[in-house]
Amino acid sequence: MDTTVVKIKGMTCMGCVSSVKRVLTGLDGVKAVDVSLDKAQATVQYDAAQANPAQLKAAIEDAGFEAV
Ligand SMILES: [Cu+2]
Repeated sequence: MDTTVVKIKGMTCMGCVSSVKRVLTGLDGVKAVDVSLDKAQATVQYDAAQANPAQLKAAIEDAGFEAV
């Protein structure tokens, strides 16, 4: 299992946090997601055979946020 931290711009409230968490959790291979509004980041545990950081970032961008 791999863990990556993705910095996210554009989250302003807990609703944004929930949205990010939902899209990441919905991806194949993602096992655990922790999203912090304070730190503006998502910590994601994923199976490297099924997911990669580029996919995680793409899903965040699709949800309307900026992954940096
Ligand atoms: Cu919000």
